Amino acid sequence: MNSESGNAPFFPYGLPREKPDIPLSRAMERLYTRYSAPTYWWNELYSQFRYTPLEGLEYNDGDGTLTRRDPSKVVKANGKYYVWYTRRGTGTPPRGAEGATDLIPSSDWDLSDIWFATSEDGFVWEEQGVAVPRPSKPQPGWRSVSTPDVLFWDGRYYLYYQSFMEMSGKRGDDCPVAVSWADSPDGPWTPTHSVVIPNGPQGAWDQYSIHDPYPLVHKGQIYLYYKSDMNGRPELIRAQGLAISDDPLGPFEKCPLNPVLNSGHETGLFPFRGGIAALAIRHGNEHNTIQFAPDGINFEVAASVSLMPMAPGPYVPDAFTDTDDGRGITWGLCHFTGVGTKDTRHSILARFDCDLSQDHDDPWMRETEHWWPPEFYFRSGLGEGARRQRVDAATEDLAPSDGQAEDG
Ligand code: AAL
Repeated sequence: MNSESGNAPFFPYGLPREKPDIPLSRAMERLYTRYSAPTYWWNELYSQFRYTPLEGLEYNDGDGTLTRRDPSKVVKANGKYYVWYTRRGTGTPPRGAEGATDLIPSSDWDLSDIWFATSEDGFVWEEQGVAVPRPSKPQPGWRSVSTPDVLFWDGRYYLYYQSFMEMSGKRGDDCPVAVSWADSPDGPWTPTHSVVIPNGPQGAWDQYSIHDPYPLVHKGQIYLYYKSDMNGRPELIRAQGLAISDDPLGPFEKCPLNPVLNSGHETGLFPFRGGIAALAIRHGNEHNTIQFAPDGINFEVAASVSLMPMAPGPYVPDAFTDTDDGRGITWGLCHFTGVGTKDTRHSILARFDCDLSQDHDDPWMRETEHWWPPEFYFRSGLGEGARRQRVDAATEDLAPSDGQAEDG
């Protein structure tokens, strides 16, 4: 194909949908073998992310005493949207493990409870109150309950969440996962007061933390994904694992191939076609990618993306339908951390929109570029401190000596 008589074949000008039968470089070969389509214009797992502030949630004038973060996936019930999230309402902003007490939080998600909000349109949200408060000591979560996500299974709702029994930051960010259930998304929620996803055995990748529990229904079972912090500081590594059960209250069996995602921070997954797609954000060799696993276990990079939502809580209409043709996602909630100054630090919830859906095709969501003003890039600058001095010193080292200058 595509050869002028007597000449070597060339790659055609119009991008073929199928792999052309000509010698290909490694890069062009994988364009056809690794991705669902050879360009992001046709790749259903490529999207831009667009952001909108939420209306209806106030933050004590941003003084750092109120935070909302780590939203669950969004669920539709009773004709409205529901979201659950970490809410910290404390007398002061976080003061680190050294400055923390029974009343002063160490981190933004310390001394928190799980609250929920509802919305008619996904833009204006009304906070409804607490869903799962911190239980009393020594129940799992007595220090803080955070980072919830929701499951609907056999007519009941289940909230899974990080249950801290020591303050975050004391050693690392150590916790297992606990669960509460309810007959209605409005509650009341009944805690089981037991750990449902325990930490791994000593020496295992997930020995200290089980974060960001994220349940989906897949192949008739509960597939609960989670993140753990491995390798320790300073070179912390984040990876994601999977635990499977037929019973929302457990026991869950951890996948023997864990971790199943080598990158990412907060979990964000959804049924797609016959498998599961994942947003791999913030960390790892494959951060800023969307991945896909036909079996929910063996993920491959499906697309490289940018400006991904932090702590994504997508609206996943078929999260619990056990679909074998997942339709994808078009919006959800996420958070922005580090809002305010050092003394008023808190997090806010926001909305993201995207087109990771089989049912939409929005070319505006397919663009790859961001047209940001220079000030945006300069915010990622060297600053005036030690880093600038290091660069200045390196530049001086390169200054030609008299002799070298003569040599030209
Ligand atoms: C988040 C999540 C978990 C961590 C902390 C609060 O972004 O990964 O929830 O524990 O940070």
